[in-house]
Amino acid sequence: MRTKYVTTKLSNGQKIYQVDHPFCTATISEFGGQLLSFQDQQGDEWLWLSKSAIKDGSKAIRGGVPICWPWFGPNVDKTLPQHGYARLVNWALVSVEEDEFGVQLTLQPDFVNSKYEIHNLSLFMKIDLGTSLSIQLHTENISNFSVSFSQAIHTYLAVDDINECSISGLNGCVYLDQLKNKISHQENDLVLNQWTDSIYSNVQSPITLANRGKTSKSIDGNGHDSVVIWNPWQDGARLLSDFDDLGYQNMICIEMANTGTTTLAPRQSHTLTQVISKITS
Ligand code: TA6
Repeated sequence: MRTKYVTTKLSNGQKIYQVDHPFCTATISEFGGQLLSFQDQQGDEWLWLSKSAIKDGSKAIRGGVPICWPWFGPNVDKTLPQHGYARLVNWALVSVEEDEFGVQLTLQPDFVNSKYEIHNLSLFMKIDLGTSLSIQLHTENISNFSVSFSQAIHTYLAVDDINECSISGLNGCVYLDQLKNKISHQENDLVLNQWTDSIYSNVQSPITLANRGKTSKSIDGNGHDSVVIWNPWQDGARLLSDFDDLGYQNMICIEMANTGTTTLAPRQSHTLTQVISKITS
């Protein structure tokens, strides 16, 4: 598909959807329907991509915005992939809407031509790119019985230096520290200084990510039951072959998610939204 602002090209045998708009440039891989890069009008890259990322379709690409669906985290059936199938299949670019303010791409995963069978849920994603970055996951129950699922918009945000970052907007929220399997309350702004893997509940307000050299970002959501914050630090990164050892210094995952169980009645649908925008003081 080719439009005024969107072209499709091949890179290492993989299809890439390229967006070149006056307000932003972006690349989306067909594999995983994964936003890999988003640069604003000033050329500032908002997303982090591992230098060791594997992009041959053999595993999820480490970085950008992988989509975790129809489950978040490990599955009770350990033979099934962590974070579900959506990031492991090709996504078709279904439509493009564009104007002087931005581009909206609609993508749909192709489970039929994959080894993953999904019969009871359908999924499509809308990515809006302009002066801000918005991703919407639309899930519908296409079966005649109730279906439960979980999901996350697993966004790897780029930072200048993780040691110069702070996150506000989580104050007072309850969170599960997944590493210690412990429930705590967030007091004050969150400053990361170690391997962090936390699931925050009842996050009502937009989150602000402040980091030294870059302008602060606002991360807002809708339809989420939790916000996941992850940075593997050096210890965790060393355990991941596709995560470059020092990459933890320049990234933080802030994910709008439904980590609890979302249950849909027949024909019911649910939308999970994440919006990232620059805070211009
Ligand atoms: O989003 C946090 C998390 O669930 C962590 O527990 C860690 O596993 C991370 O996702 C990355 O998962 P992946 O399967 O992409 O290595």
